[in-house]
This record gives sequence, structure tokens and C-alpha cells, in this order.
Amino acid sequence: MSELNQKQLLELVTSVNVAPGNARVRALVARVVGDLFKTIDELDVSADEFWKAADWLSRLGTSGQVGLITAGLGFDRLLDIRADEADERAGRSGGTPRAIEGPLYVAGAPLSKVEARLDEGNSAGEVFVMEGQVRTLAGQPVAHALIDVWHANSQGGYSHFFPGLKPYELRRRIETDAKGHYRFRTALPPGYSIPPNSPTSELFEALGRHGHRPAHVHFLVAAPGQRTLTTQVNIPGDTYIDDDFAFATRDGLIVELERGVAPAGYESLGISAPFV
Ligand code: MBD
Ligand code: FE
Repeated sequence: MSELNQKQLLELVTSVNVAPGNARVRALVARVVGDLFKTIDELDVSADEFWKAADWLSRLGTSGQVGLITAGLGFDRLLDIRADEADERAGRSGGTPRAIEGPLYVAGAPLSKVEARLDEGNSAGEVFVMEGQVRTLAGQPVAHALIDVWHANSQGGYSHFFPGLKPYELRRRIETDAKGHYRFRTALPPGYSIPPNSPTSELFEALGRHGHRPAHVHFLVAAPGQRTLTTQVNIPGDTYIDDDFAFATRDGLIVELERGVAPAGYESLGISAPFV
């Protein structure tokens, strides 16, 4: 092809020459590639640096860490901030704040009605029970809502991603009763850390950032005719409660723990006083 300057090259990269293609994709690619061309030019990126970055991206993909880096670079929280802003504009305020799904959700966990044990009686950790009620923003109970709950084990690892856990260990779906109530028993999780010696940890080291999340439990709450809520609760007292690498903690999501108390009426979940 003929000689090209940078501007001509960028125009050619996203010019239509075979089929109409997809205008939205073209607009997005033109902007992102244009911004990268500009970055390379203005920050004087060398060929070595560029190919090192390309290699890092390849390794990131193979290691399955794309969803980890999007969270660590703030994209997941950005989408939540934008969703919050849209809610505010639409006058939908209040309710449990949303929090990012993260990269470790697995669909299809065992389903039970009203209550569940996530730990199957063999996960190490402090016994933790939680109960609640699913309500609409107007405060109406939501009958038969479906709640997905998932969290890490005592090593900070999630089933399906970390060796040594059974399929769906520490993951359950619970259908609420007619008044929106649910409850579960599990093993209180510790925090999560980015796997060492991985593409994500490499970038975080270069950025001088840590890769820790405070202890948390994830929820996905769905019901017919309702918008789905993706959220988390945080366990108080964690070192990283205000310093989450994934920017997913929120003030309204830190639960209060009552320690050393055997809740009454939990015999079906294997709890009876005196509490051990
Ligand atoms: C997690 O456990 C998590 O919840 C998020 C958001 C990112 C990485 C690991
Ligand atoms: Fe998590």
C-alpha cells in the first residue's frame, strides 16, 4: 500500500470496504484504537514495550484473568456507578446497594427452598448464619425470589476456580418463602487475594498496588417481573474493608455480626444451644 501517516492509518483501520459491518462496533474500535495510537505516540511507547504488553494480554487471556483485571482496574465499579446514576435519574432510590458480581460466579448451584447449608458440613471456618427478607423498593415482600449465594473457603478460594473444593461447594440457590424470607448456614469466609505469579499480580506489582479484597459474601437476587440485584455483604473488622482492590465494598453493605450466639430455631441447619 501507499505511504501513510498516523491519521490516514487510523481512518483506514475502521473504514468500511467490504460490508456495512456493525456501526457501533466500528465507532467503539475507532475510539479505543485511536486512543491507543495517541498513547503510543504521546508517551513514546517503544516496540519492545508494545510487544511486552501484547504478550501480557495473551497470557491474561489464557490464564482466565480478564474478569479479575477488569475489577482491579475499576471497570466493574464504573459500571455500577453508572447504573446507580441511571437509577437516581429514574427516581429509583433506596434499597440494598448493588455491588459488582466479580469473576467467580458459577450458575446452576444446588437449589433449595427457604434455607440452605453452603458448607455441606465440612468447610472449615467459624459457623456463620444469615437470614433476611427480599423486598421491593416500596417495601413489599417478594415471594419465591431466587437468591444465589457464593463465597470463598477458609483459604480464600472459590469452588470451580481453586483446587480442593467440591463442585458448588460454598455456592447455593435459595428460593424465598411466600413472605420473601430466606436463611442459610455456612463457614465465615476470609478475604480474597489475587493469585500470585499471575498476569494480574504482575501488573499489580508494577502499579505498586496490593491485590486484596476484604471478607465478603456474594448475592444475586432475582424474581419474575423484578430487576435482578447483584450485591455482596462485607464482614466487619477486616483490614481491607476500606481498601478493596476491586472497589466493591460499600457503606451500606457491612453487616453486623453477633458472635457466640446460637440463633433459636435453627435446628434444621444443625444448630442447637449451647453454641459451639
Ligand atoms: C473476588 O472474590 C471478587 O469478589 C472480586 C470482585 C474480584 C476478585 C475476586
Ligand atoms: Fe468474591
